[in-house]
Amino acid sequence: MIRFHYQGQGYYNIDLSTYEQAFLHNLYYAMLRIRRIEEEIERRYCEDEMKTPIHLVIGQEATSVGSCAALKTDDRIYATHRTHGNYLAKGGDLKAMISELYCRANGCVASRGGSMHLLDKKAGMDGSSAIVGGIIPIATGSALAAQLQSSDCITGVFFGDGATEEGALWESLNFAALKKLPVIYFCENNFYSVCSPLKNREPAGTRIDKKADAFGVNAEQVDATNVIKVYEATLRAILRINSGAGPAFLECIAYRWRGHSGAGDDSHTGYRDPKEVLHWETVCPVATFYNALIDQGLLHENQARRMEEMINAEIKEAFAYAINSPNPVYEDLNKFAYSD
Ligand SMILES: Cc1ncc(C[n+]2csc(CCOP(=O)(O)OP(=O)(O)O)c2C)c(N)n1
Repeated sequence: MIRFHYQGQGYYNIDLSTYEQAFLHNLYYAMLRIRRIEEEIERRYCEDEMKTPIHLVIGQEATSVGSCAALKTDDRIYATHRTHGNYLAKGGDLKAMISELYCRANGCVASRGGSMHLLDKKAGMDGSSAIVGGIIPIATGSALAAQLQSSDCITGVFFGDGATEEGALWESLNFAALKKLPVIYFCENNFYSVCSPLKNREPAGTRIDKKADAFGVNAEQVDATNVIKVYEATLRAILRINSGAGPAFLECIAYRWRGHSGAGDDSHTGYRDPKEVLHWETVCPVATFYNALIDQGLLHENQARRMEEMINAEIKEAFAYAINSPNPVYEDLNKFAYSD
């Protein structure tokens, strides 16, 4: 039997057979796909042909996949600099994303944004911003628009724990709670803002979810190494919104395995203990789910192998497409630039 090297305990008290097998396979496929895409981006980044900063999401895949599995295509999401997982889980086009990383003219934002500003309107991936906390009021405005238009669209916004130190978040929560806006705030707490640990930034015992709760937003903490827990928490949030009870805040806890930006781990710089990284690798969101599916007889290793093959083929094709795509031309330099 193929086993991932790492095993977690996370699923052993969840009976996965209550879910449709195809749904479980889709969750596994989506997480594995993000993992393999990230690994390939990382490998190729070292060739120095991708002229964009990158922020890999390896270790945090379950947040994107579990949440987006509960959202509709018409629902909108917004994200930050660490946006690859959110974009892919919402259905963002892979070729357009890889082209964007190579700054090609057919990139998803026509080479103007790079990795930190991915967008795919057709998939409901409405934008991302590298300004920490900056996307949160924009997403809150999107939820206000949906409410004013009497649309059933829900907005999800993803941001890191670093954004909880920006006033923009708390102003947005206050407004969203006041207006009972259809918005879910997904705080991806990975314990670090670049190389500053939460324990150096917040008083001991601070709970991010409790702070959000104090603003009148229904908040909960979620084990975001577990895709089912993220999915179920998102469903609860959606039910709450649909009942008219207003916004929700999910503090999704998972760990960033790679460095803050670029390729590889950066633990050697001393801001985190390499043993901490090893610990979190034992609760790998992809591997623990795989092992649980195999153990509960809900996935066969041949099916898993087939998924790997399909993903590898798609990745190969997307990179070839991007690398062979045209660069932007000088004449288009001012395209998309506006001034009064
Ligand atoms: C307003 C603002 N301040 C500082 C920065 C520099 N910066 C870029 S990413 C980052 C860390 C963000 O940490 P977090 O929000 O926890 O997200 P993570 O990188 O952990 O996913 C900082 C401080 C920025 N981009 N914007």
